[in-house]
Amino acid sequence: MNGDGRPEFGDGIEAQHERIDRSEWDRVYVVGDVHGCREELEGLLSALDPTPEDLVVFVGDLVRKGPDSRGVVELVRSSPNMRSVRGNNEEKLLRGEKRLPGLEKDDLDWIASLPVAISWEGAMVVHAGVDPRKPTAGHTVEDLQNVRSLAPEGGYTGPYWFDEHEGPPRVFFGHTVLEEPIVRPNAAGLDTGCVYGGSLTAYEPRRDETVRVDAGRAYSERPDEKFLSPAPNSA
Ligand SMILES: [Mn+2]
Repeated sequence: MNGDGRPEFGDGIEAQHERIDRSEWDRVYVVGDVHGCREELEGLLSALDPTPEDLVVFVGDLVRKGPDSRGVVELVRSSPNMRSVRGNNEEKLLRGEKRLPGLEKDDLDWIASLPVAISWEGAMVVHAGVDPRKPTAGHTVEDLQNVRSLAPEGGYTGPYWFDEHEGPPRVFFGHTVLEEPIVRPNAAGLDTGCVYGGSLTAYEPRRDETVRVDAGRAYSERPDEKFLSPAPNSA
């Protein structure tokens, strides 16, 4: 950790850590997993109505499972005031484990160029979270994209990393599908399962403002036990 409440990762990740100067932006919204839900994203952006001085940061998983991954990639990619980290579903495309026929090579090159962490003073956006059992410099890309439960059996059983991470930084994350956003001093979870028929959530930390747009329908199935309804917002 350095003086402004941001982590210093090891070499491999620090090269993929984008640092933002918060003072250069007016509002900074963080948006949960979009998963190809372009219509819902457009609805959310209409509600936020960002100016060129407002920044929109995505927690990753822009793609897969939903109806229009390419449309989401093109929208974010072409917007100078939007940024995203790389989620585990982007990683699956890059590793060739999954394919999305609509994506062109230049889309994949853009996805490959995305950072795995975006930070500003006291805050950090990653796809899944941080592992409080590890030193910051010991984290891997895999950790930041996949951490969830700290229990030996993993999955959707507590305790979760965000129950143990104290911060700073306050970590903004997706990946774990939530019935309601988690908004705590140490962490904010924003994947409200849009592609599963939930909602798409944006959060502006300085204003403590949450904006949600309901999904038009469920585009993908998910068992109920993989929706987490935590004791909300108790640390
Ligand atoms: Mn996801």
